[in-house]
Amino acid sequence: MNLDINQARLSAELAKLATFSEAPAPAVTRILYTKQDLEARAYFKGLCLEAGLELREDALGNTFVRWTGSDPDLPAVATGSHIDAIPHAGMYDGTVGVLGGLEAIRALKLAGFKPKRSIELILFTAEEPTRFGVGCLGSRVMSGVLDTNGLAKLKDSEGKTPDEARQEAGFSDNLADVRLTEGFYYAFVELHIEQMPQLEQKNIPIGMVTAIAAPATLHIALEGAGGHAGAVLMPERKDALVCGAEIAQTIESVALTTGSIDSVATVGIFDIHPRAVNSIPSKVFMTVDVRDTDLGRRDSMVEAIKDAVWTISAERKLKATVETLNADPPASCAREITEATELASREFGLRTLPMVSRAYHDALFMARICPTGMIFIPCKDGVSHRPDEYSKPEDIERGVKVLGSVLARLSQA
Ligand code: HGY
Ligand code: MN
Ligand code: MN
Repeated sequence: MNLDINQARLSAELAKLATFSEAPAPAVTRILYTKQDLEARAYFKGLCLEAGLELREDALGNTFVRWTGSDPDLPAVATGSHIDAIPHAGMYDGTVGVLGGLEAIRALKLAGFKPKRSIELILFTAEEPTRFGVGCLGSRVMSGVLDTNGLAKLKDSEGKTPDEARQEAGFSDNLADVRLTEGFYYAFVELHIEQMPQLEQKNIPIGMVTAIAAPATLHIALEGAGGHAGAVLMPERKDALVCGAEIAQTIESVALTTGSIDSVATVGIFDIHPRAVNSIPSKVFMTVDVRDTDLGRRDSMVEAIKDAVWTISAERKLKATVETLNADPPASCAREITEATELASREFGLRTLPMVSRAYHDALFMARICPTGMIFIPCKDGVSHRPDEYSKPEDIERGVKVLGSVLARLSQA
């Protein structure tokens, strides 16, 4: 089935969505439940209503856009991604899977396709960890990985819980209803930019994700003595910054010495207190993002990092705490979906490349409740989470075409 993707309209919609941002263009910052997030959601919902689709939102703001099939009682085929963006990010991470999913549905309708299984597009709430420290909040709760007690333990920088923040944003339904049972969906497929350079370097337009790497997040707090920068002699110091710096260096060497290129660890936040020119830093707060495609290696990195915190802080006589916010297993993608992607790509004469996703996505958690797959498209130099993130309209069009064909195939299964 040939699908006529309206590339110009999709590019314009992606550009419009990017204007709902706290940061000036070309950067995009769109944090959970902020004015910009809610405006972007309203814009997206307007497009879905224009396309004649049915909308529902759950208690966290996960938004479900359904094209009812001829057999509406069968578990639907789902697609979707996120529109929230970390500070000073780009305009394609997540949004290609949301607006591209809508365009795939519009193209299928235009082609006169009639789905047997309903097709449901999902805008997931809070894929990024910015506000509450843990990513994929919406899909974690949908898949049962995070329950309402776990949700209540999370706090943002103002001490608000997700429950308080979502009510302020106008989502007041019952949190217990967010959870979806296994089998609720027949399958889930997410279209996303690759966020690495392989597809572009190999000049292959479609990536078939076979597995999604295992992410973990640690919070480390260090407390020393602080004091006067001129008066405290070096041997007497308990300098939290220098202790944190030694730990950060050790974190880097832990990831460099596992023997695998698939091991990564990042200190993304490093706050010091009191931040005064002539005061010895007394406190440090740092976050560590640890990932690997292999769960065992990821877990040994986490253990090695914790050991380093205890050893280095003890040597320097500081107090240290380590909190593990999440330590998720990797996900394998379903053969049925990679095969459907291969067939669809061949139909359009497009080469494919099987690959692992080093970034996590809502697909990591949807894989807990249904057969799940991801379709990647190239992005310039593999850059992401930066304002210069870019994907060519023709690459986005090819990804949407393959997505549409995969959704059609699965909805007839
Ligand atoms: O961090 C990630 O992998 C995703 O972009 N949230
Ligand atoms: Mn991201
Ligand atoms: Mn993403």
